[in-house]
Amino acid sequence: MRIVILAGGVGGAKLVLGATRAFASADVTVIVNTGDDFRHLGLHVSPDVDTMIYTLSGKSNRELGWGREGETWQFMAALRSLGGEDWFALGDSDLALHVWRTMRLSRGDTLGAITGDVARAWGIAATILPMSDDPVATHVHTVDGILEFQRYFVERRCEPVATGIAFDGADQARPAPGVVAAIESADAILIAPSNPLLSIDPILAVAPIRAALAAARAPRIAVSPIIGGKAVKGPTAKLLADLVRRADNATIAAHYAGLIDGLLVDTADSDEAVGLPTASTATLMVSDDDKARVARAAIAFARATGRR
Ligand code: FO1
Repeated sequence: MRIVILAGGVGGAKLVLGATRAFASADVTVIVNTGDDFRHLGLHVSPDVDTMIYTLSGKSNRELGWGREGETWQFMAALRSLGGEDWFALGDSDLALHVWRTMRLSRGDTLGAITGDVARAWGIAATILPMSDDPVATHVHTVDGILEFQRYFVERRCEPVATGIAFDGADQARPAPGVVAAIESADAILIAPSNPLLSIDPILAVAPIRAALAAARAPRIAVSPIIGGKAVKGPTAKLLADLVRRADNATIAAHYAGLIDGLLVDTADSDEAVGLPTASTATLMVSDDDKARVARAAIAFARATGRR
């Protein structure tokens, strides 16, 4: 059973972890958003790829939702004492990954190859593919001007009212090696309950990925980020409110129209008509059992669509 999951950071990593618990890890391939990537303090930071790597290798900081567990912050304290920029926190252990990646990129290695090597070094059996080895940068258009994604998300805490989102470079970006082949040969394709506008849309903005998903023979199921008529995560709710005014399953289903065969919704929302087949389970993923259960429910729903 080859499972492909399109995912952003925290919510995506939870579903992927669940899939590796419920099914054979080696059968899981995740295509990760890189629109959040940016250069900070001279380093290439790839937050969603790193959240995936840390989560699947058991190193993630569950409290923060990003970075490593047991992290120390001496680098940040030293940086602050120098008057350096401290709005984006790089932990001491996390720093090693950014330094290593940046060094290898400068030697000509690709993001995909580096990610694969790190995953192997840390015993991750699932395949982690960045959506592209080419640069794609999410920018949020706001009433205060155009902001680089991390400036909008971390420094400004999503406060400026958003008027649009752009994925700079996406029209020239090629899918990373293995991405289209994984979609074409999948037995089931899931879209994680990541932010559709910020985390999944950058992946779909790479035209050959969108085309492969639209043409895929495998059943395609999105797990909704809506629970009880509200977006689970604050930023998703804020952005949906700014840009589409509504945060409900019908909006999510319409957003993915032509790309999915069904929407897995929370049991609290199971009677909402969304214009697509739905199945329901408790979609809030707190424990590892929750994560495996949601992954199992999504795959059972995929099988029930009768495609492939
Ligand atoms: N998120 C924050 O809210 N504050 C931070 O200082 C921060 C640092 C950081 C460092 C490395 C990394 O991989 C992720 C980091 N994140 C931080 C998370 C990240 O900004 C976002 O959660 C994702 O980009 C959204 O998926």
